[in-house]
Amino acid sequence: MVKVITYGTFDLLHYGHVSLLERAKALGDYLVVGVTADDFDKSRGKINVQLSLMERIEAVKATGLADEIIVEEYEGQKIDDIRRLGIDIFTVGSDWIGQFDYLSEYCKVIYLDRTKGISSSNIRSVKREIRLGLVGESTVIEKVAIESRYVNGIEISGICTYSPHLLPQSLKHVECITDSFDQLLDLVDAVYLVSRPQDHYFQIRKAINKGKHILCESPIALCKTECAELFLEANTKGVILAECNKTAFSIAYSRLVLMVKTGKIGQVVSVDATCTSLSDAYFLKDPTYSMIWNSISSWGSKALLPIFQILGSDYKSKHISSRIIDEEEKYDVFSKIDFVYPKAVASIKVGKGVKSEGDLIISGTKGYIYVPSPWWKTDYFEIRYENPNENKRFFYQLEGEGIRYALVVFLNAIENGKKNYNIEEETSIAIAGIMEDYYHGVDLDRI
Ligand code: C2G
Repeated sequence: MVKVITYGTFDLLHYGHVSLLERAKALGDYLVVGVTADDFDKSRGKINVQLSLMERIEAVKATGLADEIIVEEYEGQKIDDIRRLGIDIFTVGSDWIGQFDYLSEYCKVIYLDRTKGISSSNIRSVKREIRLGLVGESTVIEKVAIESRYVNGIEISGICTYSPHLLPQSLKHVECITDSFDQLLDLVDAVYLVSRPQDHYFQIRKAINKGKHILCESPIALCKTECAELFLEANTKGVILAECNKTAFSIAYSRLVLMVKTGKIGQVVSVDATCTSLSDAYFLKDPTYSMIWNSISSWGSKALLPIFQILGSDYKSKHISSRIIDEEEKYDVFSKIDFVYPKAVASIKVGKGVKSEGDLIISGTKGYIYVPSPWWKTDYFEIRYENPNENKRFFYQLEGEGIRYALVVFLNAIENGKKNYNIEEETSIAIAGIMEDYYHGVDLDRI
């Protein structure tokens, strides 16, 4: 009996896949199909898979072509499978030609012609090409443009900025570069806002009124009621309004939050997050930058995420200590916020003019989670116990700081009309509330 094996994601199964499976089957008597696990796809950079592993397995099973179906979960598994299953032939489409020659040490390797003219990505891009407009003055604009290339179905259709002269060369080709937000809105289906926090509220209101979806860099608004109002309006109009805090989209961060919630470290007693970067944005003050991102808005909204997602937003009290160096701009070079909850405490230290250890420590009654600096680009964390032998380490590849994952979730939310989003509305509203208190000097001491 000649045993054949092939592997694939088989997302949105189409005749290109089926043709491959048919020809693979014809190479021998028994066909094993390896379907890629979600995490494996993510680790190899294939992130905008639409269907779950089970749905993809069911689709392959329904073809009746596979004698056996296995799950591909890790790099190098092909060698294990070929040896374990006694495979005679490995085959895959010709788009992979040369990539699997190393397997000829274990079995025959055959590349079958890829069926032209269709692919899962074509289905996605035809079905859901989203014209995205980028808004703001920040290096994040270029990062988002680069990351959008990894996500099928997104086209950067325009940029709204007060500083076109600061745009990198890689963005000069974008069809519409304007300082008019209204002009941009007429060109796009959705906007990514990394504009001044002070502009978010009015820009989001305008976008909602025009039926445009919004992915907004944290904080969504600088006032709690305004933030709640924007969500209400967006939900009423069927428009997606979502906060983009890249950390929330890293697999490692979402896994550590889940582990905390399952009680891995016992009851959480303290959450302490630090984010700092020596930034000269303030001192580069460009007349077009009438407002810049200060520490509390650029770092505070990130550092607050684990606190509100782990302890919630019903804290009993808080105290803000800030070193503010510009009254008009309310520019803080450093802020510390201490929270007291009914059964826990929390703190954040943030600064764009101060350096500190940028780690995240979640302390519990059984152990603690340690995320080393820069914790907000979470790809690694440890669970540490009294007995070091019980310590556990976790690593999850983070591609592009998490922006591409945020874009995929945003696209899916637009597609499905519902927000299975990584940041709850109440968290966004709580963050806006902290911003409001900072700017109004509530519970705030200057240092
Ligand atoms: N395929 C094809 N014609 C198409 C599209 C896909 O022949 N129009 C083939 C691919 O070459 C691959 C199989 O169908 O052999 C599954 O394709 P995908 O689901 O896109 O998965 P891919 O990531 O290409 O799988 O480790 C090997 C990879 O997992 C191959």
